[in-house]
Amino acid sequence: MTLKTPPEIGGMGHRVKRREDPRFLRGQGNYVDDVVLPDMLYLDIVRSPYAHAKIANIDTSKALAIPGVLAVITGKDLEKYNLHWMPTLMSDTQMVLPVEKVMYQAQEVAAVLATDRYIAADGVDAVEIDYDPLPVVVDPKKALEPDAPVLRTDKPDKKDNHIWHWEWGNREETDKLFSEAEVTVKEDIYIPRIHVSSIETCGCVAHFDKVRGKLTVWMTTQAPHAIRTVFALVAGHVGLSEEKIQIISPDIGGGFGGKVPVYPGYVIAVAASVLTGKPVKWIEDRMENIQADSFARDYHITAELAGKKDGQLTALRIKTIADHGYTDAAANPSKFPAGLFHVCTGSYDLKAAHVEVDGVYTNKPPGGIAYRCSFRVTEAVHTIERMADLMAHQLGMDAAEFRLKNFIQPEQFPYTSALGWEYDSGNYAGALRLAMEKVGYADLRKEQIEKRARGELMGVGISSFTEIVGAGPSKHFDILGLKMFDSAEIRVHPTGKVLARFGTKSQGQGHETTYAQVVAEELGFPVDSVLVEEGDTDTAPYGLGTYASRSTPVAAAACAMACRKIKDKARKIAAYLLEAHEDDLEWEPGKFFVKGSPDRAKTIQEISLAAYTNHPPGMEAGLEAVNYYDPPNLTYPFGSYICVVDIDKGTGEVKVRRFVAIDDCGNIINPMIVEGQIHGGLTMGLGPALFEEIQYDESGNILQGSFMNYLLPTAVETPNWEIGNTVTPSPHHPLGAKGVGESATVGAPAAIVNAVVDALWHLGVRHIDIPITPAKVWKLLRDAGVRE
Ligand code: MCN
Ligand code: CUM
Repeated sequence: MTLKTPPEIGGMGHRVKRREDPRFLRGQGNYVDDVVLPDMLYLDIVRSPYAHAKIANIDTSKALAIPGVLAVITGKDLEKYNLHWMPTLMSDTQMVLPVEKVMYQAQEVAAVLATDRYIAADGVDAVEIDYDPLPVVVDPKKALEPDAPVLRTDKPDKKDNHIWHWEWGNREETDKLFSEAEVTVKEDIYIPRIHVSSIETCGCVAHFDKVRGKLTVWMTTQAPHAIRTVFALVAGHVGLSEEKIQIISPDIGGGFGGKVPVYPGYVIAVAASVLTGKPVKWIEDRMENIQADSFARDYHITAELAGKKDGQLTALRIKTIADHGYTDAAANPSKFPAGLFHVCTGSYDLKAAHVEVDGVYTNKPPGGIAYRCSFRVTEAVHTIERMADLMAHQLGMDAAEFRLKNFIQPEQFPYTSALGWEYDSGNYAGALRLAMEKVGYADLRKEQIEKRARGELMGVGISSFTEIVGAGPSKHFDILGLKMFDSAEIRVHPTGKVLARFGTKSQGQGHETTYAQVVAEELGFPVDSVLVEEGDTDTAPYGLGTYASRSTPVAAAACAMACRKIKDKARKIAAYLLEAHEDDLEWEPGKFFVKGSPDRAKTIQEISLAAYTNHPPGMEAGLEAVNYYDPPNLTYPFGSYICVVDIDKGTGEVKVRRFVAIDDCGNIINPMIVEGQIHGGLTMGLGPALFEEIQYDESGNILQGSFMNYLLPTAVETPNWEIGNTVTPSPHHPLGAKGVGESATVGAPAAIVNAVVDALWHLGVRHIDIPITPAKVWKLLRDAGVRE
């Protein structure tokens, strides 16, 4: 991309250092737990040891006897205000605190309010609860059997554990193509339950000011405005009205989707503050975070791919059972119960496809999206990239050659996929060819043949993914009815400095830098003179928040559009000041000048001052603009990743020797930030591929409830990421940019699995579910008769 602005201005394409980092690096960030208010009380939560049990009795007397414990709040207390249940983002219902029974291990059962955090914790230990255990359902397939205990007994009409059935695509045409197919492959793929592990856990400080009737909540949320509206809708009947609710999302220590849902702790803290009139702080500890907060994935997929002997793909058919835990609390757009799973035809030009998903209740924590993936796209990408590889291997074709044969071609864009998405732009072969060149693909294949002859295990795996981000166009995308636009409000001060506010909320993505770069690009103000603010609902314009890599596709677009309104007005002011006709003015970053006489110019700073001191008669004073941007389409970033693995025959350990990642997110605002996003994203793809999984035993006990056994990749396990990019601008985005925040996490796991299966294919291995642990590989090797 050619740069339009000089480094002193620092518009798009400049590697501007992150302006937020000095405060983070010096420990001067302002996170929720840094908020300390006078007379603040602390809340801690009593959690269930059982996965399914009736609550026979709650004895709070010993807890209340502890000096400093002020109250123990139970479901019965909330029931009086009809606040014991709340709606989920998918219009299901979720307990705030249970009245009758608990539905998963670590569920909130009661809350202790105390003068000190440690006293609150002592109070938690002293609450005595009698439970009558009930039969537990952990396996979603068993949950669907006719004799399975019905879990949601709170729903009088519910006679089973089936939540919804959703299907998409052309079933008849797909079945027909399958019956005519020369080759088909079929595989069961389980994508296990995993959990985001942001450095900061969830929490809030709720402060209800009884005199002003105003509720202020500092909260770890990715979507402050939506939360404000939800609070007003849920608690309007107890007097919380939206203009008197202020949600402040201060610095956030990582979101990754886990800070989209409303957790009971927030609601209980708010209730406790409303009842006492004092500020109440609730901060989860690490184990509560991993055991009770929203999970990701947990998709049991059966996929089939059909094609011809020459390798031409024709159709895809998928059936999935989605384990949602005890309530469907996924944060999907309302119309899409399985998120954007139907982007599962990926980068390939298929004739038809059909996908079915059934949502199921089990005795596990609720959720259904969080972990750096816009609404089930990781599941979709993993499935199609595994299946494509399977088909290539089955046909004895090279996996790269096979992909190149089936890719949607550049001239086919805008391309309508077999499942109805309109891909905006792409050059899939370009990205794959670059990755192949960078990794030295042909040489690796030769090396593999030699090594195999010597009995060594080496594999090369490709993932050529298509992402779908930037929800979304209002005709299809809403959350609880709220259309998924986003916003920018830009004010230029008389001295030529800028305040820019957004409806999104950075959790580490660097918005304070990149949005300022967009303003610099559009208006020529130096990045340093632009202050970016987000996250305070009293000041920021209404927006749907940051997740699904939507900030660049939606809010950065809003920023550009608002800047263009300002520029139109600035041009009029400049024409007035220069006594020239508007049409005779030309723009170069930072100033308007009269065509042909470059020294007759007015800088954007001079124009800013004039907007308040010497503006044209009849024109409104001031220089500001707001834009609510409804994107015409989503953006479809893509990439090709190639992973090289070596497998230790003795231990079954998989070593990622090389990992080349070529990404394309259209025009780039800040290459350094994008590289950081990809490095982090790749590491969050490596984790689920090799280490991370949350499992439950038959009684519903969580088996990976702490970092002792939930493995995260550290620097030791993380390979050197070799990254690069191509640029295929989005034709509909005002800056030509696409989102990038999740691409690497979405695309990486399939490349790793494909590499491992490639290394073991000659031993009869066809598929391995993630995480690919040494134990799984060791067993496959021993079953295949491989000796150390
Ligand atoms: N960017 C850019 N040029 C582009 C695209 C993006 O310079 N063409 C920049 C953006 O301006 C922004 C960053 O890259 O500073 C990410 O932009 P985008 O892809 O629009 O994603 P969001 O800002 O909406 O961030 C959300 C995304 C998601 S959904 C998860 S999950 C995730 C991710 O970001 N969570 C993160 N990356 C994270 N990074 C950190 N540090 N912390 C998290 O919680
Ligand atoms: Cu679903 S992880 Mo991100 O969309 O916040």
